Amino acid sequence: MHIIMDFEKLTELIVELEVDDIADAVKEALEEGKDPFEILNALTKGMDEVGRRYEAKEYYLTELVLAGETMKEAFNVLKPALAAADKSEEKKKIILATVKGDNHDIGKNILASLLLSSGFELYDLGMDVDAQDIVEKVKETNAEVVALSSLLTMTVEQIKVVHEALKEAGLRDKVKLIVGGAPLNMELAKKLGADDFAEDAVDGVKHIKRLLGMEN
Ligand code: B12
Repeated sequence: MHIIMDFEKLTELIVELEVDDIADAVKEALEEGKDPFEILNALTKGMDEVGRRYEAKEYYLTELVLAGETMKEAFNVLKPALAAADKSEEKKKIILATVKGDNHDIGKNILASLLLSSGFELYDLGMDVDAQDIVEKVKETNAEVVALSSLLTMTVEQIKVVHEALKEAGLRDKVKLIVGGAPLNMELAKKLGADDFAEDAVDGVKHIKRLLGMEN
């Protein structure tokens, strides 16, 4: 029997972290002719609920990681449909990277999926990224935000290197620099030249929206 895929079901699949079922569910919804933006909306609602449960300590890091994976699966199917249907105003662009010398990307990837589901245009440069590559990407894309992840005490200084490289290129006033990762805090982030710091990915999205004047 063919089950009609409703939006609530999609939200539920995200909240219940159904990483193995979500891709088929999204595919089915698209085949039924559902608007990809409404599908995204339903998925984002699920991520919002995951974020709420995480903040309420009903969900922990494991669930957050799995939610990121689930969203990624959903997004892989949805992305082409979104690109084809996208008539909306230009999206805000964000460059995301783990700093040079650092090969941790799980937290960065969670932030990436949350940002994508919030409708940002994302340039994820990966891990171990050279400051100069970030500068070049800012030039190429005119991104408004650079978001950096650093998990190692040894590599947090790279934030300053990126800040200086952007300054050198005359771009520092054009972008907001936000950072995250366990060895950082707001005070250290500011000392290294960043504009902002967020404790986790859920908060990161809120901070980025605030930096862009999209939220109070
Ligand atoms: C998994 C892991 C690895 C994996 C990474 C796999 C991968 N693809 O990412 C591997 C095995 C490769 C690894 C290697 C190493 N690791 Co390691 N690793 C970890 C571990 C266990 C988990 C990190 C993680 O993914 N957490 C889960 C994610 C979801 O959390 P998160 O990254 O903190 O991200 C959240 C927030 O920080 C925030 N966030 C993160 N980035 C950003 C960015 C922005 C802009 C914003 C707003 C928010 C934000 O949002 C995220 C989600 O809410 C940690 C210990 C720990 N408990 O943190 C050690 C840890 C980070 N590793 C450590 C070390 C020492 C190493 C090695 C040097 C070990 C070695 N001797 O080889 C190497 C370094 C390799 C390198 N050059 O980077 C140390 C770092 C100590 C320090 N302060 O410097 C830690 C803390 C372990 C420890 N207690 O000693 N590691």
